[in-house]
Amino acid sequence: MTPILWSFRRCPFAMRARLALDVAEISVEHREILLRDKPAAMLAASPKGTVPVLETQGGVIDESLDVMHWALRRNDPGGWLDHAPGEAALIAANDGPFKQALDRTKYPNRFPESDPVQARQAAATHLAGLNDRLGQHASLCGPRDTLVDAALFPFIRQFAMIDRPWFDAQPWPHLQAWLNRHLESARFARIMVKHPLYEAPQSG
Ligand SMILES: N[C@@H](CCC(=O)N[C@@H](CS)C(=O)NCC(=O)O)C(=O)O
Repeated sequence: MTPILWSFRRCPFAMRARLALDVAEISVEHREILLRDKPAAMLAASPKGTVPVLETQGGVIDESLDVMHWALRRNDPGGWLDHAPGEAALIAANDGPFKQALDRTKYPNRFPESDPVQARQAAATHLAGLNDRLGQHASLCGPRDTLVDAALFPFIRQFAMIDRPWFDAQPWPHLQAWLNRHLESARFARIMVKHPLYEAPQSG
């Protein structure tokens, strides 16, 4: 069975899953959705209703990091699963406090109780730390990319896009170069190809 990937193009969690599926050279049946109109078949596979969702012969995987691990365990030509010191802490900081600060900077109307300037400052402190790491080596945990680079890149991209001139004006040359390298990669272009919206087969 060709695995089925339920995805939303601009979702950073779905992007990281697509990056790992791409490096692992695993073909999927891509099913593009709208978050405001989730297909019943996707919710039947994963009632929690988040993307990405990967339906495989062995079962449903509905956490982005699990999709990455599943793909890379099957084929890891770039050594993305190699030991990457500090990886777990970086992913936890990204998916927790940084993601929170990102949402509070990007969508101030959704978080009226939160101060967007403070949120941006919290995000900036995290990003300055990433810039320092990237001053030591080309990738986040060493000289070449591993899972952590792909796992974080879509979120750094999303944050940068909130106000690109502001982001580019920050004293983060290593982070800016790392982001640009990922943005300009052929892999990123491949995973951002537009797919038509999934349409459920007509019954009757
Ligand atoms: N922990 C999940 C989070 C996935 C997630 O939150 N995805 C967002 C889109 S970026 C989503 O599907 N949200 C549901 C919605 O907006 O209805 C994962 O890592 O896969």
